[in-house]
Amino acid sequence: MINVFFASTHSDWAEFGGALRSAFAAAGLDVNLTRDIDPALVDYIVYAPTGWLKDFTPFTRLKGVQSLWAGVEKIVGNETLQVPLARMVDSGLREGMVEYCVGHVLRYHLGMDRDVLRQNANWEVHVPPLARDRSVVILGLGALGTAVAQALSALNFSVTGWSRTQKEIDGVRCLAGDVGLEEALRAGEIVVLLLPQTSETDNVLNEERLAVLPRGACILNPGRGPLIDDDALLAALEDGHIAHATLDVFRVEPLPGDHPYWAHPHVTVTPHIASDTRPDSAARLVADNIRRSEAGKAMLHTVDRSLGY
Ligand code: NDP
Ligand code: OXD
Repeated sequence: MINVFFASTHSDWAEFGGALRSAFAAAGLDVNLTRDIDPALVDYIVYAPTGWLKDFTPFTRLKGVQSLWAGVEKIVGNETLQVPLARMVDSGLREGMVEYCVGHVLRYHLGMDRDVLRQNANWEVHVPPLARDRSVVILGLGALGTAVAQALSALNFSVTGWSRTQKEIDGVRCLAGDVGLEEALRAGEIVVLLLPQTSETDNVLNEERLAVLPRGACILNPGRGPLIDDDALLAALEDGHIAHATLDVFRVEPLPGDHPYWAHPHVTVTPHIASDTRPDSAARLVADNIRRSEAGKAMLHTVDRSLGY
């Protein structure tokens, strides 16, 4: 019997419990999935940062932790955790992120806000350029950024992607490193941030880098709040250098009611809903990772602690 401790919220338990049980059974695993157990008996933890677990020391026979979230910034530096940590790479999470990003990129590209808001009996004609003449930059070409880049490229957008290590993706101009970032930003009429939150990515869009973007650029951030210097973004919005920002993630969540982003005419706030882990597909990864670990294989999508993602 393998003891799996579910360390997340009540509502996650209601959402994921059944799917996990089915996936364990389908994988032929004899699992006791529980929220109530002596920590010393736990083999694996299914974890979400919204739960209460901070100290892993009592879990003395722990073999691995599976995050339900893709972003692991809240757990990756936890020194009480000494076993492999796998992050969530889920087809549902990926599809949701592609839909969110394609939707908002098309909104910017087609100037939908202008048309939606301008129902004033004025026959104003604005013909948008074709997607092939619109440059979109994706910062981060991992599980999510690559899928978004491919989806936008399939719609004919001129897509540039940037990552730490050099990539090759059909239909996407791939750049890497500091020089690559500047070159990518120079092309960024629409910029999508899909980087993890690490010490290296903190304020990646700062005052200097925002200034490199073409005047009138639009920003879409479903990555993490600290990727952007908020004061620098507000200043760039104020002087029109940045035309609009759609922000899904923030340094403090929920975003406080008095934050200037809420009332800003050129900011759209979405409440960290760009995409969500979907129970059925995610549960299959959890089961697969436990099966692999029990067979002496490495879990998939383990985090590199030294890189922080
Ligand atoms: P991955 O780990 O698969 O990809 C991360 C990408 O960022 C990689 O391409 C990586 O480069 C690149 N990167 C990391 N550090 C640097 C750096 N210093 N310089 C340049 N590139 C860097 O993550 P995912 O694609 O799965 O997820 C990305 C993020 O999206 C998550 O960390 C999370 O914060 C966010 N997210 C938000 C959600 C929402 O609802 N708002 C939902 C899910 C995720 P390389 O490939 O070279 O390693
Ligand atoms: C995630 C998220 O990281 O929902 O999975 O933000």
